[in-house]
Amino acid sequence: MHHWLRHISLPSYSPDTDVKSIEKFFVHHVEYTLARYRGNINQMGAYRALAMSVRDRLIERWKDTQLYFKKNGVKRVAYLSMEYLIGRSLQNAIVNLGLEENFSAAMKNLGYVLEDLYEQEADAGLGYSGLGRLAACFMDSMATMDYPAWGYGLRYKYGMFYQKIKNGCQFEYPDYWLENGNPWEVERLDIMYPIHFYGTCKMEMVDGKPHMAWYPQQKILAVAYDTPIPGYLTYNTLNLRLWSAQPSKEFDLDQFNSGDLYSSLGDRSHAERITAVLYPNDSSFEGKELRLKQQYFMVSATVQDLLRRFRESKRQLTDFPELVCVQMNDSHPTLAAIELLRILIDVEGMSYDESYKVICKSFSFTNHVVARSNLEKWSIELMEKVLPRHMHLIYEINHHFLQQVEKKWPNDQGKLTHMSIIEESPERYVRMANLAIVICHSVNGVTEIHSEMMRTEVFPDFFKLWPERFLSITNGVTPRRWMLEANREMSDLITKWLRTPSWTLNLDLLSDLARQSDVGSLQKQWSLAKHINKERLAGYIEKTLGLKVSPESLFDVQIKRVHQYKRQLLNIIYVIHRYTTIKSMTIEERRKVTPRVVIFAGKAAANYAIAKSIIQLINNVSVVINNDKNIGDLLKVVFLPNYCVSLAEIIIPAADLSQHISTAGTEACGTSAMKFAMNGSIILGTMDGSIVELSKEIGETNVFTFGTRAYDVPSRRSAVRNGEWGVDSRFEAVLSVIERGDFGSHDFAPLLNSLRYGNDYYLLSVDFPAYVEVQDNIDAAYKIPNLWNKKSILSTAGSGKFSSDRSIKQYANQIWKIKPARRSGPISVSAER
Ligand code: CR1
Repeated sequence: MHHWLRHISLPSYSPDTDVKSIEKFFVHHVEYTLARYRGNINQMGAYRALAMSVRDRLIERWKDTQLYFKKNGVKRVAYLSMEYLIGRSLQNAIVNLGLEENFSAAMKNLGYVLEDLYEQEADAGLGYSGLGRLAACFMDSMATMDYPAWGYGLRYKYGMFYQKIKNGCQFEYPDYWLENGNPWEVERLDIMYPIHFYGTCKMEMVDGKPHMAWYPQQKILAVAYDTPIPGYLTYNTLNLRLWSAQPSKEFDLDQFNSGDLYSSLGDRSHAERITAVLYPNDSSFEGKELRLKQQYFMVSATVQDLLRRFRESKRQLTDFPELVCVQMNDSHPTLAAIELLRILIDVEGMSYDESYKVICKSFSFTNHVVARSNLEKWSIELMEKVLPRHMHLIYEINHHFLQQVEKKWPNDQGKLTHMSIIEESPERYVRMANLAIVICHSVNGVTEIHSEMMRTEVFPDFFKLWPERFLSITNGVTPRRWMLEANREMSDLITKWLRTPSWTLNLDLLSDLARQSDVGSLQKQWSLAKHINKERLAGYIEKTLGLKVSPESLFDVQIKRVHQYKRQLLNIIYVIHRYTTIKSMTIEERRKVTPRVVIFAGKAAANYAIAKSIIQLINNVSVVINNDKNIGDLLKVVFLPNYCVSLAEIIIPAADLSQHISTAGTEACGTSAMKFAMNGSIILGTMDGSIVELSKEIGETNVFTFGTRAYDVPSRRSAVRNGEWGVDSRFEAVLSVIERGDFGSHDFAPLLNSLRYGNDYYLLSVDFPAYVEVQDNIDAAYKIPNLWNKKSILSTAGSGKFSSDRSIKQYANQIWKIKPARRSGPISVSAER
């Protein structure tokens, strides 16, 4: 059909990437895509025209890459995640294409500044947390290393909420990130799948055999929105497919039949709700149901898509694991395996045993949780209502699994109770992580310490049953976004001193900086680069908060979700202690104080009251300290609102010191520490998550660690609970000045109570003396520039292991068993690497 299409050439869309061609593409999009006049284009319009021009270059590569994978019949990985915290895409795309110089020149010729256009873009905040940003880094690495991969997720209309601070308090606003359109996505109305919910199941006889049939009651369509993910200096461009909900013509099967047109139309808008917002508030029952529907919506569309593509290979379904592997980012997508099982059995007529083998061989699971109480579980009542057939299959899986447990540990009721996929009493739940471990061939933790805790504390019985399933793959972050793009000053320096630009693709090369860390001229240039980044951040702080801070001060940063276990509260308590100490000093003593700017950013979950009052306290403290003329530049406290990827890109390169001070044994990884270390920020941390491995790589004497070790946490916790731990008087003094109202009249009683009367679960009072001591050491070290600069260079030099390229290589070799498949592009592209 339509063979003649092949002979049509596209004169205006040649793949040229020289400056003149870029100018032409840009003007073309101004006139034809935006339908505007050339003389009348504002910055937002220019951003959009530019983004469209870049997108055209990506689409060529992206289509060619998909075709190449298909023709070569390569095995592919599908990465399933409920979150992708992408941030902005324009600079990333231009840099990965290796075209920043040309685009910059073209924009200059047309009267624009490329960097200003970057700033026009809204962040794609389709994620809440660390695992969402991890998924985005992993996509970059999979594309860069030419792995045949697809990302799958949801296209939420509203991403992570927008945070505003008023009178010190957090307020949440909807983040309608699509307001100015999204030039990076392609709507695929040709790729659409029906997704069913609710209804009943009936046992029927088909060809003389019993067969479970599901009569669903609601049908919603999943439409694909594709986003090209360009690899760095490779022609390969991957696809991130995000599903969006759309009502089907026959939306609610019951109402449609009853002929009640208007109420059925009213309900149609409910269909779109499924992908309206990221993680609906899950404190009410309705919210929970929507979240479950989101998960199933995502995985059902994805599994149907994988099967459609697999069928093109004409191979038998039992060969599915030879062409497809599925990586689940946490337990949220676990229903994907159940959906595949259902289709193989109910639709394809395969036996349970055969189908079960297929899913076990294909699926693998990454766990990001440490505390057992945070493991995901769904009420059975809800599951039975929304997905009755899947619930049957889960019971069946559990039945077979418990037989295995019984065989290994006969008559051990305890084991059966702990390991069962179903949690009994009083309300019954499906334990999603247990289900995931049972049906996957591999389960991994995200750092060494976290994986060890999985084996010994979180899932010890599963580890005894299937030790070979348990792996550890330490997370990583992409050096393209977090160094090359965010920190051009330092990147140029590194290239100069390593005499090669290829560290961006082989981050282990950074270790060579260690050898040169004493060289005076490197140290000088290094601290100058840091200074430029600090000036940029100081400018941002002034613009946002109207507050002047001095780039000569030590920039001390803690940015992450606000959570009790991450202990921003410990940080602000120390700040108050520092403030009162400085205030009691003589002028002579004050001369010796290291001036600091303590910078916070982070969002608290909307219904997490204690976290919100931590934000309130930080802001109240900042008002008092920043307005205290007596203190001046010796201490400033900054809370930057609306923490997001693009804000992190400004803050991280400017940090002298960054804090990662979770109670040991509570943070699975913490990937921001890796970004800070890469950018020459010195680490202040507890021996938790990524800090354990970072301090090993950077050298224990070059990082500042303190506090209770994970193995001592249980005994100290019980000492605190029983009132046997003597509280430091300085700590208690800070609590009383807060109580006295020195930092505003807000009711901080619940916050203070969480630290007193044996309630100090996260051991702030226990770790406080060691924290004060390590802060003194930091002040002393900052006074000796050679020493400080050396530590800073060594932080970067020791961070090579933490590239997400290394993580992805481990996933590919140890779990997915896939190989790179590189589509060679035009000579110029391949030659650059
Ligand atoms: C963990 O809390 C880890 C990331 C990525 C987070 C954090 O320690 O760095 O995952 N978990 O592995 C998470 O986002 C929703 O759960």
